[in-house]
Amino acid sequence: MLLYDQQNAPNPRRVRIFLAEKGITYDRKQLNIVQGENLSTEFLSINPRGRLPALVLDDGTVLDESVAICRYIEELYPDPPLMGTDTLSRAHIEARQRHIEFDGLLPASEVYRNAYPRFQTRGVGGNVGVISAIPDLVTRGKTLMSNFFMRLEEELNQSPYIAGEEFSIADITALCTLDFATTSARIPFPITYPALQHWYRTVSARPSAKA
Ligand SMILES: N[C@@H](CCC(=O)N[C@@H](CS)C(=O)NCC(=O)O)C(=O)O
Repeated sequence: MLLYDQQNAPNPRRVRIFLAEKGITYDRKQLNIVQGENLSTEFLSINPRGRLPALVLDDGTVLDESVAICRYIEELYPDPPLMGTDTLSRAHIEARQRHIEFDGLLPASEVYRNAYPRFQTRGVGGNVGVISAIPDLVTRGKTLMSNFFMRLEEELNQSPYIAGEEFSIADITALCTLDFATTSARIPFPITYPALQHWYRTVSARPSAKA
């Protein structure tokens, strides 16, 4: 398998961590999003949406969308389970995963895209043409992120992991969101939240976090 990747982008990292947790090896090709390598004719012939990650299977089939790729891997390699083990846990983990995407990853991406000068005419990612950045989305995104951190703290006071007692894909998405928010989007790390800090230290210490 070949993963089209960018080392510091959050969505490809989600897939790398997932694959590392499963112990799966694969080839990687790095594309530089800032320099627009994801919009080259060559890459658009692989993923017309111009987004990363994209996973090319050995028979040439291309899968995109991080969670779809993870679902494919989970079904082929169920151990260790990262997306639930029964009907209810699968539904719960999926809901938590969506909460993290919509309430955290999306606003963090809006802060990054709309503040970073190199994206002034690429306010929306992927193969969508020229779209201006909107500076107001930076302010809105920061407010949403502060709500997101506060809610995570409350939730992590109730359970050790994002979706309950076990590490899951929801933790992977949350870890990638937090690192992306605090490094690329330059949103300060929420140091006043002890449960969130404890969770962050625990999941960051997993070997997969370095993938
Ligand atoms: N929902 C998609 C999002 C993919 C996505 O937007 N990836 C970003 C990198 S994290 C990207 O490719 N951006 C391209 C760009 O900014 O032009 C997924 O989960 O795979």
